[in-house]
Amino acid sequence: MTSSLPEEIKDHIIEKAGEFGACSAGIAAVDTLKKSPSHIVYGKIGDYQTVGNREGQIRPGEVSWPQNARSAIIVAVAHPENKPELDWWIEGYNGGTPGNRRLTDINDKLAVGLEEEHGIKITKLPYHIESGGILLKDAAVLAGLGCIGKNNMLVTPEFGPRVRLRAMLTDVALPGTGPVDFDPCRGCDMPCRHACPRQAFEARIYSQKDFGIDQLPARNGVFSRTLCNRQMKLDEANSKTIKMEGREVPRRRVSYCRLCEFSCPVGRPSQ
Ligand code: B12
Ligand code: SF4
Ligand code: SF4
Repeated sequence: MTSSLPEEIKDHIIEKAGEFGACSAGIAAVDTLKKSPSHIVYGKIGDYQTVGNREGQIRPGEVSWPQNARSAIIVAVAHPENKPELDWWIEGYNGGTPGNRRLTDINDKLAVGLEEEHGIKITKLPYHIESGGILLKDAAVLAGLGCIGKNNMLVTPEFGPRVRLRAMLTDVALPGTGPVDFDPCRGCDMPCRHACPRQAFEARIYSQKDFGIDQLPARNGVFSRTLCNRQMKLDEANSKTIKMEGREVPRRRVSYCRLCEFSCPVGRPSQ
């Protein structure tokens, strides 16, 4: 499908996403995404594994784009500190985490409406890049949901970094919703970086010379994927087995580190 849709479609999508439980949503052009910093650098960072990596159909370092993809719809769900269970990875739980299940439910409902009422063909994307997903933080920035903070996460005006993301692609070009002029990190004394138990922000990892771009992880090339991943491994080793409502057999539950997220003052509810 190639026809262009009226501007109002974007308000409709954002409104519907909100009705279905998203805290925000936006739209970015696929051509712009392909040129975004993470998508450029992804093939150059080396084939090392991090927790949760899957054996996928997509080769390491590659991002798969269906040929007909024109726009990406990005949906965010708030993960406040007082609802830690949204972020628990539960073994055998359909959807990975309860928060991720909310995201997939929102996308399912949005997709039905867009396909049936507007004739737009939707490709719902998986979470993992190696299974066909895209790099969600850049997509969210380009869709106007917020900016990349000095903690290397998407920071939104409303909830700070305490959001999780999911995306789907459309076969028709939709009007874009971003990026936005928002930068809470300017002048901030970076509690996010000081909070890290692994000192993952201590040293410069990439430089413009090596990667050809200056928009690097955590904005100045200091985020170490390896050190952060070490903490994730420890969190897995410290997982607990919990009894879940309606389930006979207790399940393993992993609660991953979120200190660079919780220490950010942006979007934190006032005490
Ligand atoms: C692999 C992965 C990991 C790995 C490696 C992380 C990494 N950054 O490489 C590990 C296991 C270590 C990890 C850790 C965490 N992760 Co993780 N992870 C992912 C995953 C699956 C892919 C990320 C990836 O490979 N990025 C590629 C690399 C190249 O990008 P990058 O290093 O982040 O750096 C880029 C950006 O900073 C960007 N950038 C910089 N400046 C600018 C400016 C502009 C304008 C733009 C557009 C972009 C941009 O360019 C950089 C490249 O140069 C995504 C899900 C997805 N499908 O996207 C979730 C995801 C990024 N993780 C998420 C979370 C929450 C976490 C953790 C808090 C752990 C937890 N409790 O869940 C930590 C946070 C670590 C941190 N401070 O960044 C969330 C982030 C939500 C948010 N608000 O940002 C995501 C989106 C998943 C989700 N459920 O929504 N993660
Ligand atoms: S704590 Fe400050 S520097 Fe870190 S992400 Fe939040 S606003 Fe940016
Ligand atoms: S998730 Fe934890 S270990 Fe990883 S960068 Fe943030 S604070 Fe450091």
